[in-house]
Amino acid sequence: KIQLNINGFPVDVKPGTTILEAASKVNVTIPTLCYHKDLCVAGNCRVCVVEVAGQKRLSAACATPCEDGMDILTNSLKVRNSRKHIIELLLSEHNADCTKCYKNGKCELQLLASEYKIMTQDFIELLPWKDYTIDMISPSIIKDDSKCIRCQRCVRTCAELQGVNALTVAYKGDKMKISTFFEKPMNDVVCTNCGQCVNRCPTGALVEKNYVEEVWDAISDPGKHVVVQTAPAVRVGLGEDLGFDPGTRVTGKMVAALKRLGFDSVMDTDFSADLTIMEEGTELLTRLKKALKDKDPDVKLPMATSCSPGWIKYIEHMYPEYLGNLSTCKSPQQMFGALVKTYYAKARNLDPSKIVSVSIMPCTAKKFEAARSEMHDSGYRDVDYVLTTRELSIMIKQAGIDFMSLPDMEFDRLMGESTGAAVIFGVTGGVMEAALRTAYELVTGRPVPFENLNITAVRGMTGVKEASIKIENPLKEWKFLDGVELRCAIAHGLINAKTVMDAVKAGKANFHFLEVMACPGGCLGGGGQPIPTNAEIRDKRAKAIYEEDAWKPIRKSHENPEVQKIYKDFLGEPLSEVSHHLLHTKYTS
Ligand code: HC1
Repeated sequence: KIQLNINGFPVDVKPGTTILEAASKVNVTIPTLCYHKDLCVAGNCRVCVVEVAGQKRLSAACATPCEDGMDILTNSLKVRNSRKHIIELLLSEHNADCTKCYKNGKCELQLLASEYKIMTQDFIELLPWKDYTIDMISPSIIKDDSKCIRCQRCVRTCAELQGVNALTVAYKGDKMKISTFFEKPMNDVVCTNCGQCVNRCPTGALVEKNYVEEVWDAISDPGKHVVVQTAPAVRVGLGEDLGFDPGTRVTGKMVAALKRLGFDSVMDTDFSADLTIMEEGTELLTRLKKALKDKDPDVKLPMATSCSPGWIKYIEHMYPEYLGNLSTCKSPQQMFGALVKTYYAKARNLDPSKIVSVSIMPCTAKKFEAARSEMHDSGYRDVDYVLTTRELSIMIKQAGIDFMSLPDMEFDRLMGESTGAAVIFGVTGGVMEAALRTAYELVTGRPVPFENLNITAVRGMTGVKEASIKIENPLKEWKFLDGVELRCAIAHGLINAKTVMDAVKAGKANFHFLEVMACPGGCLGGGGQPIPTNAEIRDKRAKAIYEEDAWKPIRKSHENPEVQKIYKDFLGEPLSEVSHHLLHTKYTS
């Protein structure tokens, strides 16, 4: 145990604790910019400097471990002056057009400048002489170098959490900048659009491309019928931007808010997540049959989930030879989009060309996915606009809706019913768990016992999880599976996807089924979720998702009455011709 004083207050900490962590134990906040709980310490912005008695130089609190007997001042005159100078220096090369910045009111540098009352600029303004670019080509992310403070959170995020390294530090000294390969646009490098960098950028240097105005325009157009779908993870994140604590489930309020915003129909991506399980589960069983019974050497196993667009982009870039391993299922977002302009339009007697299809996602890569050329099978662009959880909270605030006092409301019907299996899509392991709940029943003809509905082996935040399930006494049709151990792996965060894919490539992993979600924790940790997102907050959102599942009256996808109806009235059966046309695709590059 280490004993020290912070601003005169004694505090005991474990060896290895930093001054920043020790200060938070005694409720002293030290400002930070380059520090982020999810990332390794860089100590490069120096905003967190503190005075350690007996030392001439100030120390960076985030990077200095506590020592026994330390006397630390976090708010001495020397500290305050130094911090002010650092903020002024950062501002001297920062495009401070704050009122026109997307991050206005949410920018950590702006907040510090406000707290420290930076009213003058004593340093030479460097920005006018700086060579900077604003990259707006990607449908997901805007990179504005004039707002960058070179804290490198984005670079560490891309390397440490995702292993993608699309962003890097280029040049030195005052020329130093955050760049991409040959300074190409983000759209033309290995970026997966996951937006984890956006979620961690303290300023407006990396932001989502926002489509709020386009959606307002559509809502205001009396000639348009605007349909909205909401992803599983949005309901456990949205509240954080609107006054609730992390981990608060706000499903009913979210529906009520969307209705008040003026959407003509508020339905649920969870419906098409249930549908995905029907299609993907059937596809997996078909592949297993071909591989194990027919001994077809061309069958690609493991079959990998295909609902995370960041993961699709990653495999396209890094493991293109494994594209055939991806399930042919479109993501639930895109299945929903294709059905809105066909099945829903027909059932409601609407002209599909007048429908505007909007989705609310925890994800920036979903914007890219919706813009892909493959996603027009309805005859139109299947999903017109994708808003992140954060963009939805902007619209709710703009509309003056008091979110906290809203009554709970229900999703509209036809594509608004969902099960507990669908909502867990939003957490790592959830797609696997949902698929296993249904596959077990399809194969054995026996219902999963209630006490076994929570498949705990696939839960938790371990980067790579493995589970195997022995199939016993299957139905006659599936006799070839009798005694087979179905081997599954789950990875979240692309750095963990790399571990699994390298093992598959090296022939060291003979899984049948692989779930990969690009973002840490799964979609609940998506790049479009409220800021901050970190391990503690991800855990709370995960708990909320599992609560939502436990609370649902139906917890298995194949029991969703609206899914049963769509097969009866429109699709026929899983993997039917109509399903193939609307719900499946092939990624080729
Ligand atoms: Fe996801 Fe999915 S779970 S990908 O993480 O399969 O974004 O939430 O909507 O499409 O359903 C995201 C979340 C989301 C899809 C579903």
